[in-house]
This record gives sequence, C-alpha cells and structure tokens, in this order.
Amino acid sequence: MFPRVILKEMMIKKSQQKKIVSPCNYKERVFVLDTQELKYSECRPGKKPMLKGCIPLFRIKCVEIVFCDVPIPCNYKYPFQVFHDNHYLYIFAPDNDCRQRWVRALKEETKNNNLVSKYHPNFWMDGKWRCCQQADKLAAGCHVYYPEGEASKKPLPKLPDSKMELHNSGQLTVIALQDYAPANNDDIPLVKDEEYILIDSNHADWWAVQNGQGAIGFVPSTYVAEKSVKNFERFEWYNKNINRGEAETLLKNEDREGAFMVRDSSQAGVFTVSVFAKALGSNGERTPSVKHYQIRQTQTGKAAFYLAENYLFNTIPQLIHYHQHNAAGLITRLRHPVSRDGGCSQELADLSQDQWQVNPTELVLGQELGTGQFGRVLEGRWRENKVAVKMVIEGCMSEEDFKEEAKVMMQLSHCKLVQLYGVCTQRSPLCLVFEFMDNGCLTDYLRARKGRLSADQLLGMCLDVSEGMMYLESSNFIHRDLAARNCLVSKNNEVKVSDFGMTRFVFDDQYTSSQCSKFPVKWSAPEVIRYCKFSSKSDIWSFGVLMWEVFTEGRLPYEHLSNAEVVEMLNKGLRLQKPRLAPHSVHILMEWCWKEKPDDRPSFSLLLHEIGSLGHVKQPIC
Ligand code: 4IP
Ligand code: ZN
Repeated sequence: MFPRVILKEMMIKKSQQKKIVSPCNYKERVFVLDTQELKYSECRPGKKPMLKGCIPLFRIKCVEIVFCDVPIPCNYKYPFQVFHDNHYLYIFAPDNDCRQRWVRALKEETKNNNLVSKYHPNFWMDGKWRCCQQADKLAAGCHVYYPEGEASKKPLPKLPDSKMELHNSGQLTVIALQDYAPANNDDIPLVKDEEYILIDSNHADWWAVQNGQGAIGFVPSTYVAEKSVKNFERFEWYNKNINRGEAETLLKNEDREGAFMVRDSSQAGVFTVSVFAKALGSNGERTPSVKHYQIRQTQTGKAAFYLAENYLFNTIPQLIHYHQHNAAGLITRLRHPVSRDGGCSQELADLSQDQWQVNPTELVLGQELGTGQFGRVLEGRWRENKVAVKMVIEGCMSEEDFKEEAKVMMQLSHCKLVQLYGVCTQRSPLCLVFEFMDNGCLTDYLRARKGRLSADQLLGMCLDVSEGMMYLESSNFIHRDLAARNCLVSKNNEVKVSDFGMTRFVFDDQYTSSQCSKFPVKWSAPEVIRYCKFSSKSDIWSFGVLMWEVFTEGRLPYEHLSNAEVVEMLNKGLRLQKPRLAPHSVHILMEWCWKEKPDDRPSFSLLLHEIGSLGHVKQPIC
C-alpha cells in the first residue's frame, strides 16, 4: 500500500553523533511522517528538498518529549526524542502544540513496536544522561515509558444548540490531536492528524469545523489545535495603524498598571509594544507614564524576536505571551491588552464563555469538605463528575490576576497533578473547580495511618509527588508552596500535587511576606526566605521537607521551633534530622535537596530517578 503522509513540518534537529568524531550541530529540516517512515530533508530555495535521513517506523523504540533543565541552544525550544536502532534523534519543535502533535502521532504509529519499558526523560549531554548521570549512552532508561500519549482529562459538556448561528472565524486550519467518535447528531468525527477548517470557535468547548468532504459539525475544542499562527492580527493586543500619540492616549485613558498594546512602529515592518505603568518616582509618588519598546530581531538568527536581550522567541505572539507572565526587563508585566475598539479586550473576553469558564448551571454544590486558604471547599458535581469546589472569599485573592493565570494552569495536565477544570466567575463568590480527591490531604492521610504504612509505600508517595513536580519543572512552572498539606490522595491512594502557583494570588500579607507568621518558612529554601527568589530549585528544597513529612508520618517539621529559630538554625547550616523510618539512602536525598546553593540541589528528573532506583517497584497507574 502507498504510504499516507501524516505530518509535515519544519523543525530543528540535533546531529545524532553516530560516530565519536561526529560534530554537534543543529539544522533546520523538513520532517515528514508517513505511515512507514520518518524522513527529514534539507530545504534548498528553488530546488528540490534533499533527503538527509530516513528512519523506518518499525525501528523506533521510544518517542517522548524531553524534560530539560538547561538552556536550549537553538531557536526552537520544545524538544522531543526519537530513540531508534542505537541512536537518539533530538528534534526541536517551534511550540508546544507542534511538539505534542508529533509526539502523539509518532507514539500512535509505533505503539505496537518492540518498545523500551523505560526511557531517559532528559538529554544525553557531555558524556552522561542528565536525568540519571549514567555515563553509557545505551544504558537502560530511568523512567517508565508510557506508549500512549496523555489525553485531555477534562470532561465534555453538552453539545451547543445546533440552531445556534455560526460565526465564521476566517480561514483558520486546525489539526486533530486525537480521534473523536461523535455521540450525537450535531458532532462529526475527527481523525487524528487530519486538517479541518475552523468555522466557529465562539463556544468554549465545542468548535464547529468543516472536514475534507465538506461536512460541518461540532468537535471538542481540546481535541484540535490551530495549525500555525502566521499572523497576529486576530490577537486582542494588536492594533494596526495606531501611532505613538494615539497609543499613549488610549493607554492613559485605561489607567491600569500593565495596560499594553502592540502597534506598528513608524519604521515599516517593525512593531512596538506600548505599556502603561505608574512608576515610583524619587519623591515616593507614582507617576503614570507610557513606555514604548521596539520588538527587535536578531541579526544572525532567522526569526528571533526580543524585547529584552536575554529572552528570544520565534514568534511575536510567543514573545508577548512570555512577557504577559514575566516583566523580565520591562517596566511592568504586560497585564491588560488594550484595543482601539474595545478598551480592555481582556474584560470583554472575560464576559464571554471562555475555555476556562465553568457554567454555573452545570455546577451542583454539595456538602462542605473543609476550609482552605481562600475559603470553604465544597464537594460538587460538574458534567457527571465529582469535583472539589473552592469558594473564594471576596478580598482574599487577587481575582483578576488569577483569572488570567487560570488559563495557563488549565493547560497543565498530568496524572500526578490535581487538575483544575475551570473557574466559575459568573456568580459570587468566585469558584475554582478541581478534580475530586477521595482521600483528602496528604498530611491527614499520613497521620490517620500512622504505624500502618510500609517504607515502600512511603517512598511510593514521594515518587508520585516527584513525577508531578518533574512535569511542572519541565513546563517552567514553579509551585512556590510545596508541602504535604498541599498534596491530595486519590481513591487509588495515588498522591497528587495541588495548589501549584496559587500563593501568587493570596492577598494576605501575613502569608506572602517571609517576615510574617503565616509564611511557610519551614518549607522554604534560604534564598526564598532571604530574597523571595523562587525557582524549581526552591521547590526542590520544599520537596525535601515533604519527604521528611512523609517519613515521619505527618509530623510538623521543626516542631518546637519558631520561624525565627528555624531561620537561625538554617543559617548555622543545621538541617532537619533523619526520620526514624527513613532509610539512610532516603535521608541522603533529603540532604541533597537542602544544599545551601540552589545549583547544588538536584533537578526533579534526577531526583525521580534516584527515588525510583531505591528498590521500590511500582506499576504505572495512568
Ligand atoms: C552532519 O554534520 C549533519 O549534522 C548530519 O545531519 C548528521 O547526520 C551527521 O551526524 C553530522 O555529521 P555536518 O553537516 O557538519 O557534516 P543532516 O543529515 O540532517 O545534515 P544525522 O545522522 O544526525 O542525520 P553523523 O553522526 O551521522 O555523522
Ligand atoms: Zn536517565
């Protein structure tokens, strides 16, 4: 049978260095995946592409994303690996959607091969595996390989009304990330990796698309991804034909810290970011001002955009997205997109049914489960699922910032993370809807089972948490408050990480300032206590304390010391003592997490390997 092309895309590959003398280089190649082979070719302007390499699919033993904790030396920042024969092919995709598409498609095509049972999540670099430090390139992997990709965990709502008027979004193409079998009359099937024309994306969960045969119907929006973003005129932050003066007026009228827009610069083909901020003057007063930053392009690289020199991006939307979450050299983070015809378009978006919105009519509230940092937590039902609903007391959370970030947090999906399903903003109080965890918080779980848990079970809990944390680390997401109280236990006794990143939205000074009583000093790394410097390495410190909590069956760390006494003790280089139940090897790992210098601490991928190799064999659950 003739091979059918599944995917075709320009990506960057690292040379496979098949020989000791092979150079280490990164080259742009057009990759083609068909039903028989993975091929890559060099693109030559005006000539036929030259085939450079071809891997028959049956030779592939593992395909997975690469969890990476070092800067990536090429312009495409989303690596994945194809292990075939005795070689590792590292491919770098331009964005996460693209990487996900390729990994899913490749996993699907190779799932019946003779696959590895374990793989290496990190890179082979400088003569060793960064994940497990083994110095043999062909050494067995250090982490369980799942041949199936992770599908979205979010349950689907009812189909929208078929008589609803469809608003054509223009000629956008989407690609199916997974198959979908229709369950009703108004939805149509999706075939993984096939392209569809997007007809209407106004409904949060169901998009109307047209297939190759011309049929139009709804499909779940999380099952498709936009093929590529070639222009950014449709972004809410872009204003065509606005000059500096008009931009200043619009932003000043808005009068909100971080109000921003992207506009055409007076120089043709160049774009400018204009941001409003209230800068603190020497007299201690805040004066409103608008700053303009030109989006620059590197001379050498083909497409590398930047505002601040250390942060390069392949596309302008990626650059904006990054600075929406990090000031990184700008006067303020880009908070509220402003457009000429809509004021703060963010607010308009908030009113519409968005991906992360939970419709209050679909949410049924039940009995109270307890009280959390933001208020009461109730049991509930949403789309046939049991859920936990956090009711946010007014004034104790920075709601606007949270709503923005909720979109990012919902993208984080892993079997060892408590899934955020969505946010219900249409009624007061604001409700956050999470995956339900039958066995409650890890601290209580440990205390209730005191004396009944084996060392292997305790280690298994640490392994679960480190898996979830490795995923957060690879997503460049910092937890900031990792502790046993912020982990939950499922019906199957798996431990999952919860409340990641949430402390950023707490309004209570007592909790957020390291000088105050509620600050989790006992879980915080020295650099966090001293200068609030959070990183994945400060999460590692907290993870060490969490291991200590697990092996003491839920005791409070530094039980008899005040926060000030803990700080003093840490300054003297003293640490928590070895729990009686912890084997020596586990205590060594805790101490590794508590190294004074962040760089001396392990990454989560390395730690996961170490915990996994302590003789604890666990079957993958998901
Ligand atoms: C080549 O370097 C290219 O990177 C090759 O990639 C690569 O082959 C070679 O690795 C490497 O030596 P030069 O261009 O400097 O000669 P491509 O074929 O895409 O150009 P792989 O096998 O990675 O495709 P070795 O190890 O095969 O020599
Ligand atoms: Zn490894």
